[in-house]
Amino acid sequence: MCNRYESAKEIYAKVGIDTEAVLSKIKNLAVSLHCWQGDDVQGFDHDGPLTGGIQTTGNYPGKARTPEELIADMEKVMALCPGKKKLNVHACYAIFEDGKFVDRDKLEPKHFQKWIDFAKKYNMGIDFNPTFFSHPKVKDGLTLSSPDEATRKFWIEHGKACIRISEHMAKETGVPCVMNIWTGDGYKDIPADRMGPRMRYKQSIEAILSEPYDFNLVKPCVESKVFGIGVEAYTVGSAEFSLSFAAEHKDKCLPLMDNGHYHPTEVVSDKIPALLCFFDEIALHITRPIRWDSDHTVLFDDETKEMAKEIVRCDALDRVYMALDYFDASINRIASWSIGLRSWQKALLLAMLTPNAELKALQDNGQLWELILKQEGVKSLPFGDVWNEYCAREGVALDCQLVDEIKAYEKDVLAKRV
Ligand code: RNT
Ligand code: ZN
Repeated sequence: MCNRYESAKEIYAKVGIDTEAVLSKIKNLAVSLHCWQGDDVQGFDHDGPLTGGIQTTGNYPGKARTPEELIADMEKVMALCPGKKKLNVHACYAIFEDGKFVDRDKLEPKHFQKWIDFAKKYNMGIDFNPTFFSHPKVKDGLTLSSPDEATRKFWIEHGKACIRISEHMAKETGVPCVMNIWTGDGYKDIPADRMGPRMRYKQSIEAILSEPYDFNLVKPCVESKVFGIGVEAYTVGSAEFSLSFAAEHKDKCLPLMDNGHYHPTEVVSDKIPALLCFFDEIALHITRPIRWDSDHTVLFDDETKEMAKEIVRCDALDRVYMALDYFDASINRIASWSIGLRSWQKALLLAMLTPNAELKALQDNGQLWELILKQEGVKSLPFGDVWNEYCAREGVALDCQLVDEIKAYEKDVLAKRV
């Protein structure tokens, strides 16, 4: 193992890459781990089904049923993956002590105390999300854009409560809290009015952002989407809407791109540098869409690599908030979680092990066939040896050890959840 790394280190040194510098940097880049992969986006504040244009498919046994189980599963995933983690929690994961339920417009920091304790135990920051779905007050598929004032009011109050909770989380952890606003608001069939809902959505988000907060601590985001299940014809928070909103409120919020939320031939890797020309900071949801926003387990595939490459090439590791967002209920959920996080870590590592300055110079000098040749050459550098070294130094399983680790957890823990 050591020998292989030592030789990889020499090979990379020859192309101008200092693997030691890369390894000491990558382990401190926080990647936000979404709690909702562990229980199929169910949460703890309701019994009803998942609604709002998103869907999990599959019924693999062993899903987390309680906060304790979900946290234990996340701990396992964290122990299986290298790198710094941040927690990503949805408002529907509120934990009500002694059954003291409050509705989403009345949520307070104390309902997330267990999550804060969990984060502090591992020295992690927390990202937070208001939950505008899976709730009886989603009226005719609409929340913040509803024509019904009482409905809008309820959801605005929810958003404001979440800003207060986010600020509390940031203060408690000492790490800024990215608070993402996503709604599934839209219509299944052709609307007669496309602008009205958007004007109401705009005003509602502005009302949420009127809640006082320190923009250094709370980073509200607006996430766009192209369509959702049951809302195929029209989405209120479309790409143009969300990006324009973020641009107009640059001092108060950021745009968030989810790479499952665009037409299938569009790529978020190309959008990252475009947005970085205009925004100081942006946020990402990293997923894997297959034909639609299917939220498959993230892999070490071409577009995942390309997205990480863009962040690194743009020298924007401190300007991009990286969060995983997918949910696969058809396979062992710990495996799905760990494969996804490890894949993003691999993509980051690969991007950092690429001689980007040299490649850029070839482009600028018009040496284009040499650029192709060098880019192709990068593909066969001994990346795997550096990845193994990273895992070993972080004390986590190598790829080849992962199966046994996950099988053992399945046998000892998940299989007992019946
Ligand atoms: C849905 C959005 C959204 C959700 C989470 C649970 O299409 O991607 O980000 O996945 O908020
Ligand atoms: Zn998302």
